[in-house]
Parts: sequence; structure tokens; C-alpha cells
Amino acid sequence: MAEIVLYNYWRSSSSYRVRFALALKGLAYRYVAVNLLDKEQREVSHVSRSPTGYVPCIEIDGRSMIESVAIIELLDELFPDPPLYPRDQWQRARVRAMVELINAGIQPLQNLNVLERHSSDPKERIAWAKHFNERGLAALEQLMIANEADGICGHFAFGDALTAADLCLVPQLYGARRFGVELAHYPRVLAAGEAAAATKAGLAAAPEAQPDAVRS
Ligand SMILES: N[C@@H](CCC(=O)N[C@@H](CS)C(=O)NCC(=O)O)C(=O)O
Repeated sequence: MAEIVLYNYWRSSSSYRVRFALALKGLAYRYVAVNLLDKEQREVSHVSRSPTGYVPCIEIDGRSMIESVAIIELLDELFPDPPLYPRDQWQRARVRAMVELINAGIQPLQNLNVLERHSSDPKERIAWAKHFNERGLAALEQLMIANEADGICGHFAFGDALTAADLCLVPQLYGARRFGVELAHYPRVLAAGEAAAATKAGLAAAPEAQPDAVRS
């Protein structure tokens, strides 16, 4: 059994993706909390693990890795069951497009670092983040409509099996809700996200289920 350590934060969407992948693959791991509000991610001890100063960072048998999508792909290659990407090349590319739409097109624009740089006004930060969430989720809804037209239908983001697209979608919807996005405008996206979040792995990965979760 691999020895896995995950440096992460309960509310971090990128961390949530990796927790979801670990839970789906039934991999046990040691949870190390890095408190983003206390700026622990910018301390030398963390930056020496993760030069970006971000979470998540994973260690597998003493080898370290950053970037949630790269981590998800690594986990999928090391522990192939269940697979997180379809076998068919075109279908796999479509799942990757959904992943990147979130990973490159939404999440970086709402990252704490970017929001701090954008404005010191909390309302302005939320308006900015909400805008990019809405823009991205609208595009994702269109991708799901196009997939449907090609016969790719099911409970989840890409058919009836959980894929990396769900691993990114569920945390993104969690973030979008926090920014006040009206998710009913994206019915396919919302239904898929809710179905994936309700799975055993989705529930295990949820922010509220983590040891560092702050309960109000
Ligand atoms: N592309 C990176 C993004 C990681 C990232 O943005 N992490 C956020 C939390 S979701 C973070 O650590 N932010 C801390 C900061 O901005 O200081 C990944 O997918 O792992």
C-alpha cells in the first residue's frame, strides 16, 4: 500500500479535487492541513514543498507532486481502478476540455492570490469571481449540450461514470455557491454536480467532512 500525504485546506477547490480522486480510488492518506487564511501556504516550510505557494501538494511514497490535475492524472496512472478518463481518445479529450475549462478558465481567476491583487474591496472581489464563474459555467453547460447531442448522456458530467470532469466540477460548484452564482441557470451542470457530490467519494471529499473544517 502506498504511503500518501496530502497537504491541503478544507475549502480549497483544488484540494477538494484531489481528495475526491483519492476517495474514489479508495486510497488512504494522511491529511495535513495548510491554513490559507493564516497564510500558512506562504511559509517557507510549505513553499519548499510547493514552489507556487499553493495547495494541494501530495507525497506518494516520499515523492512530492503539485498541481491538482497533474496529481489526478498521476493517481490515475499509478492506481488505474476506477479510471478517471474514458478510454476512447476523443471522449478522453472532451473530458480534458471540461477539466481545463474549470482548471484554467475559472479557478485561477478566483484564487485568493488573484482576488487580493484585483481589489481590496470584498464586494468587488466577489463580483469579479462571480463573473468568471458564470462565464465558465455557461460554457460548460454548452459543452454538456453538445455532448448530449452526440449521445453522451448520464448522471454525471460525462456519462454514467465519474470522471476527472466531475472531480473538478463538484469543487467548482462549491466555490460558485460561495460567490453567489445562481446555479439554476446551468441545469445540466448543476444536476451532474449534485449527482457526483452525493456519491460516497464525493461525500468523503466534501469540505465539511475534513478535519480542519470550521463549523459555524
Ligand atoms: N493550478 C493549481 C491551483 C492551486 C490553487 O490555486 N490553490 C489555491 C487554493 S484552491 C491556493 O492555494 N491559494 C492560496 C493563495 O492564493 O495564496 C492546482 O490546480 O493545484
